[in-house]
Amino acid sequence: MTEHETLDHTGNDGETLREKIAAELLAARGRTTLLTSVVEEPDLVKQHSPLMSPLVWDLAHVANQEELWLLREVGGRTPMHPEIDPLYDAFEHPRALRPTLPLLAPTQARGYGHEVRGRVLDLLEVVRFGTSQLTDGGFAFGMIAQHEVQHDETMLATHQLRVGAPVLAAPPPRPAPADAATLPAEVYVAGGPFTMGTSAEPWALDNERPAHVVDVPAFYLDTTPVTNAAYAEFIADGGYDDPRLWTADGWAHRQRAGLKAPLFWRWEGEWARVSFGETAPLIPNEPVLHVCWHEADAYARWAGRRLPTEAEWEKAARYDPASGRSRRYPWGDADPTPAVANLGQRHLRPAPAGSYPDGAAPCGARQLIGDVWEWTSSDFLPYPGFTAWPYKEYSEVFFGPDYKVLRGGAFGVSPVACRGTFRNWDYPIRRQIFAGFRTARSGPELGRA
Ligand code: AVJ
Ligand code: FE
Repeated sequence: MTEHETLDHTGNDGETLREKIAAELLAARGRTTLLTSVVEEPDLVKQHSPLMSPLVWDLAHVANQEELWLLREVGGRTPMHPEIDPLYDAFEHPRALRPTLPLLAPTQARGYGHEVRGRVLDLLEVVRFGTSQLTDGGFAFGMIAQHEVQHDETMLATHQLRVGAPVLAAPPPRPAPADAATLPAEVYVAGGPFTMGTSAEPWALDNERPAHVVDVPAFYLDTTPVTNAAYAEFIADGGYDDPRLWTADGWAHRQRAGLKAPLFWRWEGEWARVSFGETAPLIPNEPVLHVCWHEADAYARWAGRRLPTEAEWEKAARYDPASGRSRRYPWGDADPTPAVANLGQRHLRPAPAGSYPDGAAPCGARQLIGDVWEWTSSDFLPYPGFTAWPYKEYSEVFFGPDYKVLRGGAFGVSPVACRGTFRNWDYPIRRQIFAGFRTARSGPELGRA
């Protein structure tokens, strides 16, 4: 630690922060490189679904955002290739039209990313943290590491939509622990106030801020995400054919889109699922994946329950009744490890329901972090006191009733972009994302916490 540097609010001195940033950037690039090198050039430039960009777009977009925020905004450097900026601005061109643009070819895109990264690592050596809001706690570097891993998850979804021989492999998660079969179906969370969101987490994005107190009435929450077996019962019971189980919008969408089962399910005398090019019988105790919000909502109604609100989800995940504090994660304040959550594309599927007892929340719920994104009943809205930072297009332009919030992260999410306060959002009809859900019901007040 040099004399002009002070400890930031995470207790990191400048050197520790530099090392952490370098490690996160390196880890993100490792995954980006893998996801874009396991397929041949035609698969990089092709559009695998109108919902997704070509992989080569993600590759150059990641580099372009890194150049924009770190080299230009933090480093004050001049643009490297200003003429390509509009091609990689997500707001200029919808995903469906991106293959028609004069995009950088894979070799050029890789070269651009490599060149930007080299200059960023040079900048990281000399940058002084805390001299501006962008460098406070290394925020802009953390934002860019999170941005890249978010695109790694997007690219993983593109791989799942790709048709062809499998190219990705990973060891399966461990079987469920012995106590999984005897867990209570639901856990109780006492009514009372808790702190939602954060003002202290240095790399929290604008929509997670500021910390504020929310009074949440008592509720019960499923101990684990809803499983394939449970979801198959909903299907077998005619859940997709009973309009009373669906909202009006949900039923209209179910009819229009011909929904009958989660995306990637196949009926072959029994249910099978296509996962990264391999078709295999459904694993009954695995959390259901690739359902839209409308399907999750209809299932919950069929089960005599409802989706949790976003505040309920976060209270279950973070609130520690013993201290009255909100934790960073269900298990405490320590960063995720492979022992507590299924994150980071280490596995290419969710772990069985009941896994990760060491990652359980104080209320007893498991797998709130990792495995599958969990749909909540809530619209994506700003917290009281929200300020768009550092750009309106990260969150603010999406606020409103069109998007539903998902929480908790999935196996495809890197730990750097996953925490108890992290908010994801998507349209209620989307199912190519790694989304599942758990259900809730309002509970009797058995004593305020
Ligand atoms: C937070 C996942 C909804 O992919 O649209 C990536 C993340 N923002 N680049 C998205 C994001 C800008 C965002 N989500
Ligand atoms: Fe992006």
